[in-house]
Amino acid sequence: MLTLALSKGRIYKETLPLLKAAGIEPLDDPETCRKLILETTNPNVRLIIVRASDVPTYVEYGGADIGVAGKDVLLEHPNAELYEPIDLKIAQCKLMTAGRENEAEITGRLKVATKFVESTRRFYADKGQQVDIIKLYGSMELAPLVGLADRIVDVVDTGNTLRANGLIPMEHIADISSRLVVNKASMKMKHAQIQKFIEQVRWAVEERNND
Ligand code: PRT
Ligand code: MG
Repeated sequence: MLTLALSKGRIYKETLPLLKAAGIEPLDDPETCRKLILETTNPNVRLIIVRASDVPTYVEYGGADIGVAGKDVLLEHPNAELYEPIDLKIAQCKLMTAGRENEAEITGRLKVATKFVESTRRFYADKGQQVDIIKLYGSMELAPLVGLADRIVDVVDTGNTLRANGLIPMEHIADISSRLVVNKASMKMKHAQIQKFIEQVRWAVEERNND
């Protein structure tokens, strides 16, 4: 049995066509049914539905053999023992700093609110800038508006969410896309099955990129 870990929402939607190319179609829709384990048209493959930020943990510790995770999430797990064989080029966005459009002069140490603590720490450390990082779990855009922080670090796609809250993107930290990740022990123990899956997905990604 091969277990694949996916998160609901954009990753699930954009991964489905790639799974289909590998002959795998879920028998239920996780957006409407409440099951967390989904059987597929391949009796040897099941999907588990987990939080996007939990995918590396499930795969690293063998709760799943394979997963799909955003690079933003993977960057927060710098020491995870995982293979990352394919850039699926889905759920693409940019990790950026942002701040108020009309921000007052910042005196003292910069306060940065984010759920991406590791990437934020590394970004400012590379610039040699000392900052105070405030860990949040969501709605980062709010932090500069209520004086919790001067800046935020978040993923940006269209920029509409920033704009709607009077914020502007400032510095580019990283280009983000989702990656296939594989448990290291599974790669050895289920080598033939996983290698075949990787090749099918790699082919589907290339086909899609050629269109
Ligand atoms: O929701 P949950 O807390 O469980 O996790 P999550 O929000 O990380 O999951 P999900 O499904 O929203 O995102 C999964 C992955 O998609 C992320 O890890 C990113 O790699 C990728 N991705 C691509 C994005 C976006 N685009 C994106 N726009 N993830 C989040 N957003 C959010 C962003 O945080 C902001 O709130 O959308 C808003 C910005 O979008 P624009 O278009 O207004 O700029
Ligand atoms: Mg979300």
